[in-house]
Amino acid sequence: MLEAVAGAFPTVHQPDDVTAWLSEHGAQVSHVMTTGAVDAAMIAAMPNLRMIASYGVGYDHIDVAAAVAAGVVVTHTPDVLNAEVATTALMLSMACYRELLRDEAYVRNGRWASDGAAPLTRSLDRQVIGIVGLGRIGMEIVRKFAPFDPTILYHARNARDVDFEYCPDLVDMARRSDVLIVITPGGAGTRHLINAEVMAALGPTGTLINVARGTVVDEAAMIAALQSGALGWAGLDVFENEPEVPEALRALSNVVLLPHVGSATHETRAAMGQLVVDNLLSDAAGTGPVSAVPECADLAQV
Ligand code: NAP
Ligand code: 8YV
Repeated sequence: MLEAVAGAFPTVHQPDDVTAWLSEHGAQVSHVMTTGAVDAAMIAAMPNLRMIASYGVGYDHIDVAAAVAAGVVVTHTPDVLNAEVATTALMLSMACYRELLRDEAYVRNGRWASDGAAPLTRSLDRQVIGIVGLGRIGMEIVRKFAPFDPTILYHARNARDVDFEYCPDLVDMARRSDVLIVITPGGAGTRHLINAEVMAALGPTGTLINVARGTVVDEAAMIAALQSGALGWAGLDVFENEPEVPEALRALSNVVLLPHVGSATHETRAAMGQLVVDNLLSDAAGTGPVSAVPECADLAQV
């Protein structure tokens, strides 16, 4: 990415201490390329900033309202990661249903030879899958699940023109679902959307998959539900306080835990990087951003 932007942006800084560096050099900055948080104070410290090009589709870590107020366009990387994140949701679901980690350890620890055949698992075929957030990635998750012949339900704030049943009541959808797959944005609007009531409705035979943001699930309530058996299984790529994962969650055997790798393949990360670069080069060429976040649609007009 650095090589690709070098022609249009000959001076690239990668400060270790961003706050200290910005207090001295912030006025020089026209464009930011980031995987991390950009808050209102950072934006205020860059009075000549034009663009924040964020590496990822979710932008809950960027203060978009402050950016818009300052006339700064925020861009993100939608669509190019849909298939990979959907694969991660499918992989977590399969690992929970077929007890992949338990059975792998069964062979590795010699228990197959000492104890005989492993206990049976559950089939992922013909399950009721409730999608929380049927957007770009949610639709791809539905496509990836198709060979498993599921019944698809979905919950969002708005119904879509699709063939699946829309469930305006999330608790009711959780009650009817075998698997709940969470793929909404993070941020204040979805904080603890998956609460104790939703998880109780999903129930002891239910499986919660979270590939959205850790904040969307009430993590303390989820741990309690998994410990008591009120919730059956959880497959999690994201956590409330990454990279910290509570010891109580790591100790459970009815969970599969991944370190936020939903999009983390060489191929998909290269495509995300290319889209970040395309946004920066397009702006430098005077043709505006390629993939501005919706809140910046007006600013993105050239
Ligand atoms: P998207 O196309 O904008 O879809 C988001 C969906 O969530 C929409 O269907 C939206 O529908 C729904 N939604 C928004 N707010 C909601 C609320 N309060 N309650 C219920 N539903 C709500 O976004 P996307 O491209 O699919 O990405 C979704 C998210 O996935 C990202 O924002 C990011 O946080 C996460 N993600 C995670 C990884 C990972 O590595 N694990 C990778 C990529 C993305 P309505 O507007 O009708 O409510
Ligand atoms: C990445 C993501 O892990 O796109 C997102 O919203 O969460 C992931 O694809 C992240 O953006 C990399 O910093």
